[in-house]
Amino acid sequence: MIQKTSAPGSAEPQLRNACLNFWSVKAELGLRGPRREGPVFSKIWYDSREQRLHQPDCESHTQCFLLAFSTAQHAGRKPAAERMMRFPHCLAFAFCLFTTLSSQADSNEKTLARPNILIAIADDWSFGHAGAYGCSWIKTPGFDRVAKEGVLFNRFYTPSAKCSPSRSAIMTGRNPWQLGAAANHWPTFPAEFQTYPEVLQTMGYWVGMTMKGWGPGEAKDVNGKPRQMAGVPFNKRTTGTPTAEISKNNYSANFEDFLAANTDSKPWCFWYGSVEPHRPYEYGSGVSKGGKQLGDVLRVPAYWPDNDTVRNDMLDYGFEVEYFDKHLAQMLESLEAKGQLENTIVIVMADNGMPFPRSKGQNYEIANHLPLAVRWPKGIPFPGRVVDDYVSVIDLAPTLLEVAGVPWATSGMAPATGRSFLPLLRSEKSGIIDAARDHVLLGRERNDVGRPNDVGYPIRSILKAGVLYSHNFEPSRWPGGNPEAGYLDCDSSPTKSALLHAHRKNVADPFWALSFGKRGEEELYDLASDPDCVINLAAKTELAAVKTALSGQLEMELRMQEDPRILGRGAEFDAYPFANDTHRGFYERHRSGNAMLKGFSADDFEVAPLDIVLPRE
Ligand SMILES: [Ca+2]
Repeated sequence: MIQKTSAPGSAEPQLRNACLNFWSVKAELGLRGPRREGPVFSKIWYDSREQRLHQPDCESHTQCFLLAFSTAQHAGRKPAAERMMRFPHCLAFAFCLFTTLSSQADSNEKTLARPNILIAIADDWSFGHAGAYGCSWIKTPGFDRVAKEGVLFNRFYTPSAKCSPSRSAIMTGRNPWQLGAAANHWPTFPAEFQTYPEVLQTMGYWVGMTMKGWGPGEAKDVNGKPRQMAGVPFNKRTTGTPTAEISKNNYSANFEDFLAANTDSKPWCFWYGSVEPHRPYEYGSGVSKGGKQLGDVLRVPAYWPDNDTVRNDMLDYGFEVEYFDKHLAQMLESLEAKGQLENTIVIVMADNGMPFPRSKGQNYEIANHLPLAVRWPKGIPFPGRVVDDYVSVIDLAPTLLEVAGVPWATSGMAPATGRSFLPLLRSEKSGIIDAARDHVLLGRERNDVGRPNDVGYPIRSILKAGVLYSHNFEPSRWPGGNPEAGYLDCDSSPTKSALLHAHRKNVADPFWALSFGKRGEEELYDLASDPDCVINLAAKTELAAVKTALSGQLEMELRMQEDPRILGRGAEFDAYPFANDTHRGFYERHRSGNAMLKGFSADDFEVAPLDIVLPRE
């Protein structure tokens, strides 16, 4: 399996880093290669004191990488007790036993200690785009304060980079492919799944939200009554905004109303659901109103052309991120003035990445990798840390129920796949804290409209040790939506228009292909050397073992999670109807008439199909 061959020169340092990451993990575990992994690892080890890798037998970093990868597979085998805890029914039993023994004794104390919860969730905000991450062209003092006085996360991911499926995962602790119709965008949310805000409400919390909670889609209970998935809405207060495209919702004032309405002084949970930086933007507002310059963007990602249009678009996005952050900062100041900031857990994050081509809705770094900072003085004894563990949005609901003292097993929530990251908050360590948090799973089903028969573009991915492996289940379909239907799986934007115009002038334009062209069945990216995910290594024979290891782990975990797509029932996802009449059957209606959706540009539509689309299987 392991070949003594060299990797391409450019990837060598990055592969070595990936290798070191693995061995750092092993050092944390106390698992040294020589003892645990057999002869093949007998002369390679990571010395944690010297902080260097001893690899006398490695002729190249590629080989070292393969060794480490294989080792990580072995290291992934947990002791029996820990394996058992991965199964929800065992977890449920443990929780029941624990609560039976302890709930009577400390229920009053728990009630008094229960923290307030403020979740600030930006709409379409990518990792790295905050001052705390070193970004200079987007100013986020609110987020930076939360990070500085709390914990900053470097590897926080959503499984699905689209509003509805991501928010469904956030609120349930389950991956979208474990949520039936809620794997899709614009779904009818299954009544059988409770959300953590609903549960907290029944457990004595005062629960509210402003603007965008769960959605878009339809959510009703078993009696057909509309559900308040994120709590009681507070939206009355409005304000003037710097652009007409920014919501007039006065988020921070509505938060004040929510606090004022808590007349029983209950512990509270609030969802600040900004609709910034969701599109549309006022073009040029980043420069004209945000005081930015085109040169402020230090690097345009490799999948977009570096021109004024794209830079303006990025700055306009950044300007809306800053608007989201301003209201966050005001909320923090208000809580501080009220003396409530100390025992409030503040979580700042996004639902998915920035709304640009190859980003939102897709399965790449820019799409799924999100900002996350958590502040909670009473629950984070060692603030100012930066954590490198992989964390998924499905870990959020288990964390919040734990800090609220609500046992998952008795909460009414369906079994969680995510697990609480409270130990990461309580830890005194930075970097990698929990060696078992060494990967996340990603995946998508149907997002927006624009394919025949309302089918989606199914993908499943695993991201482990900085390597992203993706399986495209239907590579004959268009990942960005059919060209003749406006590539509507990608939001209309100046950047999208620029890519389409360039392609219409030159069919060989590489940027169009990266965002809208069809893909192979498999993709493999080394994020250390290729953070933009534009160099597909899936065909590299020297990385075949890596690919096999990743695809094997992906399949195994998806089977454990009973993902219909991996079990051969993927058509179920395509068969769930859009909840919205204007979306249902859009492709056919558009091709036979002039159906159009609000918010999309007519200029996005090609006049005819660009090639023959294979029929649905
Ligand atoms: Ca979103």
